[in-house]
Amino acid sequence: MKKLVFSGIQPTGNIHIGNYLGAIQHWVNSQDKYNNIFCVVDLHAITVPQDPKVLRAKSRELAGLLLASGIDPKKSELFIQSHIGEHCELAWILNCITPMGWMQRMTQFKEKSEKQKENVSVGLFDYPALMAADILLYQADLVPVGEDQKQHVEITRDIAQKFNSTYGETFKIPEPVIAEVGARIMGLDDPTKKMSKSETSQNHAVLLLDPPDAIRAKIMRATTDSLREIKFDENRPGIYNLLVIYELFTKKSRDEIESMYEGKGYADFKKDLAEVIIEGIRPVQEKYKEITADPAYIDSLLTKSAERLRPIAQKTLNLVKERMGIG
Ligand code: ATP
Ligand code: LTN
Repeated sequence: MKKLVFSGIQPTGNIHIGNYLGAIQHWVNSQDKYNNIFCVVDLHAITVPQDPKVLRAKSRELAGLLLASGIDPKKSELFIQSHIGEHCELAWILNCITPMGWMQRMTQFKEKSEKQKENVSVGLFDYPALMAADILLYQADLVPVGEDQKQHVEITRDIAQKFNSTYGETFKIPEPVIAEVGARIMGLDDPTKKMSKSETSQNHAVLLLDPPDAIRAKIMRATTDSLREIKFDENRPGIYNLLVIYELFTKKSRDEIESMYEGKGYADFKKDLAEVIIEGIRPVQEKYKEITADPAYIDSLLTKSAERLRPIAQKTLNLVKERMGIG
């Protein structure tokens, strides 16, 4: 029996190479090894304010980008979270067994609520309960995510364990899967912060749909340091981040990359890096154009996946309700 992978991505902002290298590429590469469910988490997106028209368009765009990146509908399910109401229902139930103190420790909430200040929703605080519901509804074994989501997978495990020990074995305990390299691509304008969709400054991230000239401009402007040597040194976060991006796109070894750029300057390296990224994402951009030429194709795929998944979600939810004496 193949293990089951579940992961999600928010239809907010624009997908960047951090999402691609830290998450999407791993999902694509392990499709044959596992059974897979990938989810466009629009209910997570609304934990912060969204424009309804933009949100609907972004959900479909994101599904298209995942397909263009290589998610194969023959090997993986791809659906929109709000199409399966059971996610909300299980999230409510999990809310009721999750101690406030566990949620209060979540660093993503602390960071995001600082940015939002006066307008922080209860939903933003409760975000991890919905994420736990996503994963536990399908009894997933593995959850491949970037480093920033590790804590949320850990709280999912704690919630599942608490449920199982209170009401009897019900949920499988999922494992986070985090890549050794690339699980935390940093912002180009500030390499001390993770590259993030919700960061809007112009030179922060290379977007998956950026045209070549925009990529060249962003990479040439990326923050580095005043040293000269091109070396993988984590104490020099700017150049280190760029080197990691180069490494992940070219699959060359660190030694090889360092020797290629011995005696060369940052500008030479950045020029090459821009071309490496452009070539790396070109196939995704081309496929995206093809796929989105027929929007009905994406919609029908999403609907069919939801139809196949709903009975699985219902089965888990029914068991949960029975165990709890409700429903
Ligand atoms: P936001 O900043 O709006 O929260 P995001 O850029 O973090 O958005 P998500 O939709 O939250 O994007 O994340 C999708 C996947 O991409 C997750 O698995 C997440 O861990 C991963 N990811 C996000 N940012 C990075 C990054 N900078 N480096 C590596 N992986 C990342
Ligand atoms: N919170 C995740 C997105 C997400 C997710 C999930 C990831 C929602 N539900 C379930 C893995 C499994 C994020 O990337 N921000």
